Amino acid sequence: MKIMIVGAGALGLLYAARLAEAGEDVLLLTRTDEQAQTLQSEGLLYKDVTGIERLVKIPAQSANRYADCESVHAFAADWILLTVKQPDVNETLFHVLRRAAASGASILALQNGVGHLERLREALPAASVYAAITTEGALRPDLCAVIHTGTGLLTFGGWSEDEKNDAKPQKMLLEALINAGIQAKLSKEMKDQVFLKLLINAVVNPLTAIFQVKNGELPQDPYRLKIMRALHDESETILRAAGMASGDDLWERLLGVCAATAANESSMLRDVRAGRVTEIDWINGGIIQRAKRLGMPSRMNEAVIALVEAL
Ligand code: KPL
Repeated sequence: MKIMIVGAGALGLLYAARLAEAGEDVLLLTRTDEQAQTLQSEGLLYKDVTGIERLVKIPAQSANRYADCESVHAFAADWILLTVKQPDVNETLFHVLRRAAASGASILALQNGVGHLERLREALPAASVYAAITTEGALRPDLCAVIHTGTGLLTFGGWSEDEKNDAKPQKMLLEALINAGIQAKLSKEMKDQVFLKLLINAVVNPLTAIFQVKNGELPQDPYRLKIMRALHDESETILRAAGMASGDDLWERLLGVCAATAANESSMLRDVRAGRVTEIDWINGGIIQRAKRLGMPSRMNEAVIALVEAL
């Protein structure tokens, strides 16, 4: 299968390495020419979850170069895995995707938070866009190296029953992912899955960034725990009013994620430390938007946005 991966951060590199090793026809689109050229000439250093390192050859091109290239159908992708972060889901990306999806490719959107699916659908009305969430752990120590730090699960599917939701391409992708050793499953309840991940990210990400702690340290202090609980309860109430139908053990699940990813720095803490734009507007901002539509208060979410912005 022809799989284009747009975004060469930790997750994009991890999927590129696994799929290329499994013999899939992969093209990786990077942000810079420098990263694409180094990947092309030196390969990708991939350290798997057992600690074994190997060099993987990954065909790569910068997204800009790809978008400006005359031969639109040079790589007629069946699937596009979109692994860029929320701030990069913008007009520049849509320009790239209009070319990339011209062959009829389906798009798998792997962003944290909410809002991106609607924007992608609006910008690419002819394309099939699927929602995805992953619990995979990966780190990118430099532009051409990736470390798989924890095995996770990729869950994907259509956002709602009434949308264009073709089973065949989804099953083909699922097969390719599993064949590459990527744990994956299809879901008909993506809205619930996305809201559940949103709830976890809305609590863990801003609070680890504000308190500058690893995920496992967050609930260890009674004051932080109290703030976590208040932010969780407000977010859960809003998301339930917005249609989330998950079980009633969400607080326990949240604590479970902190325990399972105890040694990790959240993506928001890493973004803050590196001086990058965070995804907070699409995480807590997404919850505030829903609260506004429903006429509900969202003071805790507003407070963490202000604090993260102040950082
Ligand atoms: O998704 C995450 C993130 O950091 O963005 C969690 C689940 C909090 C793991 O670090």
